[in-house]
Amino acid sequence: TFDRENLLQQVRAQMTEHRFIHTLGVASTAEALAKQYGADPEEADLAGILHDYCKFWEREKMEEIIQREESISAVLLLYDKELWHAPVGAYIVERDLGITNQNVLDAIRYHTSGRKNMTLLEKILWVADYIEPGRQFPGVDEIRELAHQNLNEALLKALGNTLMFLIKQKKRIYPLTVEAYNGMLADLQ
Ligand code: DGI
Ligand code: FE
Ligand code: FE
Ligand code: FE
Repeated sequence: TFDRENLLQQVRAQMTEHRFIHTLGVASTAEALAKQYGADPEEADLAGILHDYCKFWEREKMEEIIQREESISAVLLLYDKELWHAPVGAYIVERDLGITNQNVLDAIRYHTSGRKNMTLLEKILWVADYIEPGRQFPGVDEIRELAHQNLNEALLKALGNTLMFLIKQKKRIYPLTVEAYNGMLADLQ
């Protein structure tokens, strides 16, 4: 159990109002998906609240943490800084907010890239981040509908969309993002 209001205030202090509203949307969407698919709704809510904790941290600050912490892969530094706030966030909410639930920490750690063999909670947070009510981009409504029918199909499609988006933008693709996609194909066999 945790002091939700207190955590929300700490989260709010890290980000813009727009991003805080996104955070609340992810938390409630993740909680609802957890109830539907049999994950722990409290863990889903907590992961949603904390998932973007470091989204607006300065590049230098995140870079230093990635370099210093053995538990965070330095390979990340060769990829877009957009990927960094997820593993750095998992590390920081444990260190600074005292979050010890490993399911929650892993969901935060992999919420941007995904990974192969994702847990149910990781899948829920990834999809909730993609479909929360504030999100508006081409294809999101299709994923919203799919998410209520079949979580795995929704995640596969969303990961595929993300990969296509990255390719169109000529962005480097982080290996875990590819592994997440292949892992979902395996889960759907
Ligand atoms: O933090 P949010 O905006 O809520 O969402 P997010 O944590 O899923 O991060 C989104 C960004 O990360 C999005 O612009 C796509 C990008 N991203 C995800 N996988 C990869 C990636 N960027 C690169 N360059 N390579 C990836 O593999
Ligand atoms: Fe994020
Ligand atoms: Fe995401
Ligand atoms: Fe997010």
